[in-house]
Amino acid sequence: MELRRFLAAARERGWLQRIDARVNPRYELARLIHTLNEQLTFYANVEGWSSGLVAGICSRREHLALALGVPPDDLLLSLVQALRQPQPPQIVATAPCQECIRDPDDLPQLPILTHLPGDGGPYITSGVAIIRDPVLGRNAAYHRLMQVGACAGHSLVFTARLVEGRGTHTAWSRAPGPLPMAVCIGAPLSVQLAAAMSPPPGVDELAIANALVPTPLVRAVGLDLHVPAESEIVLEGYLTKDLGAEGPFLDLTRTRDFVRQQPFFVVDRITHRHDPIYQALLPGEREHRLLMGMPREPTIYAAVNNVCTCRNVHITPGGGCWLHAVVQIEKRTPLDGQAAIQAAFQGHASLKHVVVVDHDVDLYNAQAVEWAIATRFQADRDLVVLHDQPSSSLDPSALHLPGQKARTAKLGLDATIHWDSPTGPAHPSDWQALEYEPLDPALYFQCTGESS
Ligand SMILES: [Mn+2]
Repeated sequence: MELRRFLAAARERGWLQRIDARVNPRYELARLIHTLNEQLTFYANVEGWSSGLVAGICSRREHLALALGVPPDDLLLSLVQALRQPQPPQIVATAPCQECIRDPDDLPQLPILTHLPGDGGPYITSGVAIIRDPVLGRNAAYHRLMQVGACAGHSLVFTARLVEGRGTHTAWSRAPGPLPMAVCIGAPLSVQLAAAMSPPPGVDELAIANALVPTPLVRAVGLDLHVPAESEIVLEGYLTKDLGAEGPFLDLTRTRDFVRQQPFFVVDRITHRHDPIYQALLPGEREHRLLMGMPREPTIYAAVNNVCTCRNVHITPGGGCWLHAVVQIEKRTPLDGQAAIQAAFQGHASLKHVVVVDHDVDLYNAQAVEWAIATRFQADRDLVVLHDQPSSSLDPSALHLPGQKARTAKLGLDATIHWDSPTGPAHPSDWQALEYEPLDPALYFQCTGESS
C-alpha cells in the first residue's frame, strides 16, 4: 500500500496524530519522536521544509498488517508466502514519484534529521536503495546515508554504509566504475518491508514487495533502474569508487557504530510527488528493531522448515531484535533440534545465539524459554558452538577488521525434550510444567470474596 493511502487508512482508525508545532530537524525532531514513543505522527511544520514529514510508519505490527490487508497474526505467513513466490512487478509509464523532476541546480533542501549529539552528521535512515548487479540482478535494501558537505561540484552528497557481502556492496565491489543507485524515501510499505528481508542473493526484493501487495515500478528519469512508482521522493545518483568517512552512528543494538571508510553517494537528480512527505525513522528504537527483526522471522522459519517442522520463530528484543532468536519446532526425530539450529543460522546470517524449543513452550515469554533451557537442555549433549563465523557488523564483541566482514562465534541451544534417551525420564510428565487444579469456586469465593 502506498504511503498516502496507508496514512489515510490509519487516520480513519484514529492511529495518526498531527503536530503543527514548529520543530527543528537538528536533534529536536528526533527527541520529540522518541518522547512520543514513535507513535505514527504527521509533522506539518518542520523548519526549512515546506511540506510534511511522517514518523512511526513501521513502529507497530498492526500498521504493517493494515498495509498488507491481513490480520497481525498472519503477517509471518504472508511474508513466508511472498518469499516463496515473488511476483515480478508491473512497469508503468507515468508515476506519482515523478510529478516533479529537480535537477542538480534546483535540488530541494531535505529535512534530514540529525539524531544525537556525537553522530557523524545528518542521516537519511528510511531510504531504500535500488541498484542492479550485472550477475545477480536488481537489489533493494536499506542503507543509511550520512550527508557530507558539497564536493566536486555536487551539492547533495552522502557517504553510504554498505554492509560487506550484502547485495549493494557486492555490486559496488564488482562495478568497474561508479554504480548507479536510486534511493526511495517514503516508499510503499510493501517495499519498506521487503527491503528489510534480505532474501538470498539474486532474489528481487521488489518482486517480494509486489507479491505482498501490487507494487508497480517506473523507470527512473536518468538511470537505467526501476523504482516503486508510488514513492514520495527518489534520489537518483551513483556510488563512487572514492571513499569518505561514515559514522559514528547509533545502531540497532543501541551501541555506537564506529567510523568507516565508505563510498560516496552523489545525487544527480531528485524526483518527487507534489508536496512530498519525508519519512523519519529513529535508529536503535522500536521501529528500527521491528523493521529489522520481524522480516527475519519468515526467513528463519522457511530455512528451519526445510529440515523439520517449524511452528514459529521469535526474534527477541533482548538481542536487539537482530542477534537472538527462539525457534519453536514440532520435534519428530531425535536430531530435529540440532538440525533446526544449523538451519536457523542459514535463515538469518547475522543470528548469533539461537534457542530451539518444543511447541508447548511459549516462545514470546523469556521466562518460559529459560525454563525450557533449565529442564530440557544438557550442555555436553545439546549445545552447538560454531567457531569463526561471519558476523553481524553490529556486535561490538565480534572481531572487526577494516574492509572485511566481521567474525564471531555462534551458539545454539537445543532445549527440546531429549525423548529417546535410554537414561531419560521414567514418565513423560517429568518433562511437562505441571499446574495446580483450579480451586473449587465456592471455596475460592469464601477465601477471597471474589468469584473465580
Ligand atoms: Mn538482496
